[in-house]
Amino acid sequence: MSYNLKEIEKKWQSEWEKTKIFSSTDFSDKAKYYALMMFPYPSGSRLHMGHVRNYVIGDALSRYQRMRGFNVLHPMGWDSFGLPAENAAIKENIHPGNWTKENIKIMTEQLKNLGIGYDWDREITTCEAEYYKWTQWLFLKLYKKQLAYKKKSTVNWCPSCSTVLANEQVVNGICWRCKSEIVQKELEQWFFKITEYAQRLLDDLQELSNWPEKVKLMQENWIGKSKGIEINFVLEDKNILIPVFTTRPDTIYGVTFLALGVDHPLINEIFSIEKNPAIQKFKEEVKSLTLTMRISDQFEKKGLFINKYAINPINKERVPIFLTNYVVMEYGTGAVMGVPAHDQRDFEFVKKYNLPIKVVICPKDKAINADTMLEAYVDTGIQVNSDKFSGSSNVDTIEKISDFIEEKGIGKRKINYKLRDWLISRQRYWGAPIPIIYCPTCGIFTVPEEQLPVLLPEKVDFMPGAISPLAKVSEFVNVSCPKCQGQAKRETDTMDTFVCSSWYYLRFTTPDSKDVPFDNKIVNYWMPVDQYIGGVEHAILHLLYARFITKVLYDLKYLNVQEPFKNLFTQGMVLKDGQVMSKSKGNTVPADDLIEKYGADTVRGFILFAAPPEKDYEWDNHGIEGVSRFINRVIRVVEKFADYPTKIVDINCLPSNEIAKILVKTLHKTIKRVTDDIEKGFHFNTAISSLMEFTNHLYLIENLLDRDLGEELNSYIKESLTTFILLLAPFCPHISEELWKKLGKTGSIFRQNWPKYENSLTTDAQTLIVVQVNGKLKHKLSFSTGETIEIIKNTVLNDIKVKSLIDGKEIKNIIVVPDKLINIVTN
Ligand code: ANZ
Ligand code: ZN
Repeated sequence: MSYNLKEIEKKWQSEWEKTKIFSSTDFSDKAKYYALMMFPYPSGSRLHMGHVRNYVIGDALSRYQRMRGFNVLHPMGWDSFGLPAENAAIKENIHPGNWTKENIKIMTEQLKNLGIGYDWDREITTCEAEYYKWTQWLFLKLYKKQLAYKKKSTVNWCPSCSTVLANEQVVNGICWRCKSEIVQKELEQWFFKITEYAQRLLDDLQELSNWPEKVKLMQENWIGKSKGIEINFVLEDKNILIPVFTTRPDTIYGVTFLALGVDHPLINEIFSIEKNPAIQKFKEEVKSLTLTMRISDQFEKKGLFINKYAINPINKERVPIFLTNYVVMEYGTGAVMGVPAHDQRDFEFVKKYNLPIKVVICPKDKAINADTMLEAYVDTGIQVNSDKFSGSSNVDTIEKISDFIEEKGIGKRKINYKLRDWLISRQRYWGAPIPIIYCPTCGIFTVPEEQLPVLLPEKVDFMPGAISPLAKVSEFVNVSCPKCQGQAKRETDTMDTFVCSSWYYLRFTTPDSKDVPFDNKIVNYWMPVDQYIGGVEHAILHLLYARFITKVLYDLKYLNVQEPFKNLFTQGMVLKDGQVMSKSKGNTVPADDLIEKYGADTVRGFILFAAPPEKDYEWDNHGIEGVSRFINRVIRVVEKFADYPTKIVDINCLPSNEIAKILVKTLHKTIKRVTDDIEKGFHFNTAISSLMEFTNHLYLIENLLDRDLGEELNSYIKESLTTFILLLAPFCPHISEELWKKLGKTGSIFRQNWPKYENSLTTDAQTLIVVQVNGKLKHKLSFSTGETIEIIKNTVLNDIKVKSLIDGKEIKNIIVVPDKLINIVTN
């Protein structure tokens, strides 16, 4: 064959670049379509088949939507601040900036080799000052709205990354990135008040009807709304209230102790810690544990009796107060009423410290003995030992006791969220500096907007330590106070990279704007993102932060939308040997080797064909030969018919020629299937297999008639091929563009309209056939018009009703009149 696929691919890639076929225009008569892949980290590895799958899914979709007539925005950028660059730089002793630039170059080259159609004019790089200037601007906006604040808190510290991590970045006590164990540390940190948006983030999940259910559920659980009541216990002999948060006020008559978190303010109020070494020691012991560990079921509950008692406000009972390791300060009030009979953690606790158990809920028909119970009774039941509430169901009692408590003024209903504020300080170099100045005389200042960006200094000893590397750069740190011009100091923490990625989709709309982060009119033209595509690993962190920032910017009137991503698709992973393909696991299959061998179109076609895009896919390159063969068959058949004499035919009408008729129908069915497969959820795999079937059909015709098909049939084949190539274009763009020209067409195939199908040509006509047994009408069955005698016979004899009619009888004869009747003669 005369086709040099590599040359063809290079030719069209540079042609597309030259003619800017993928650039999008702001505003258009066409409807807009914003297609966005989660932008990658420029990690420097060669693209592997896991990456290829992501980018090709986005590219096929964008090309398709372009042909559907949308004004498509499909941009690309780099999430380029963060630890990997810094760590790699430390290891290889080069500057993270240079390391990043080098990687971006390599990855861009590889994406271009794959033929991904981005609007490269809109490329953004988060570590460049023109971008992070606006990340800092965002910080100022949040600060002004009192959504950014600083507080001392116990934080997750990763000793290996030498930095603080957000709760979301700690998975089972382990750093999400480097997998080391997290320790707890007390530090002054910056936070974003995402908790203020908890209810809206929860409510608006409802609107996201095209998000995967599992992602919405993960967000819902992460936000963790809990309806309960705060009840005021009272310190004995003192007028000090100790509010507890509970979702189970129905158990209040079963309280036998009070459990406090170790940092509960009561402790400092009534003790001097220095004189209580036992308390001090217990505190330290608990604080060395991670939060995730402390709230897990499996770990040993421990406590320290502080020699004080509290009064239960509902029955004036006196209960001992303990410091405990399982009550955390970060939730509710940091104090819990201990109900061992009905809470498993409390049960385990009292078993250890020999405290009483008081049963207040029993199953309907059975009593529970507190002395012999082996675990807490946590099911619903009937109230016992609960004064006037005894005898009712505990579910009703929750509301009744809550009413009673509120009437008596001893407590108030309360909604709590598990969601914590977003910790954004990082004690690392490679991030956007937080634009804050501290003056010893005037206090805290934000850097004035017109002085942004606060440039990240280039010459820095970025070896990690206990303080941010920026703290060691005196030119950076020392600054004059904006108010008194005296000696002041800059904040030396940088921002979590999730801040950079919480708004990048907005910047793509006006990547070059100098005076604003994004142009108001243009951003509102493009937003929301119509299709967001990315990994499910971002189900919580990135997606929640982006939704939060969008809402804040909406409230500040910078945006007209409250949700950034209208549709979300989470693609499956490519696995190798059962594990996610990744550089760190050393199980990658590099894309460039395969592109070199088979060409980009084959690699693209194969990865889309291999599995449904939402499913994980265990790498197996067997099928790639098949896809390569398919493409070669397409080339051959186009070559052959392109040169035949043809006349103009209308493939939207049924021809008289029987073979052409079937061809036209098959074509329309194929258009319908491919279109539906894409529309109904990214079923690229079945779309491609429909295209393969169509090619088989063409070969069948060719073989059937062996050589000379006649001018009419040739014309129909050629015409249906031009339509077919349009269908192939989103998946295998280079060869499609080439064959489009070969078929005598002008202009880029990506400026053509997506083919339409005639519905009437996609369904076969049906005919009712009368079923007789011994000449008597017994039944009617529907068949495709013109169905063969064999199929009619077989179907009828296997029909349940017919089977029962002739049950046991011997069939002597069967008469079939096609499209009319079948008569079964028995004895
Ligand atoms: C008494 C009780 C009795 C409770 C019972 C449960 C069962 P969610 O649904 O997660 O909101 N709790 C409250 N604050 C806590 C804290 N800071 N640290 C650890 N545990 C805390 O759960 C609310 C329940 O979690 C509360 O209801 C409280 O225990 C506990 F049979 O109060 B419960
Ligand atoms: Zn000052």
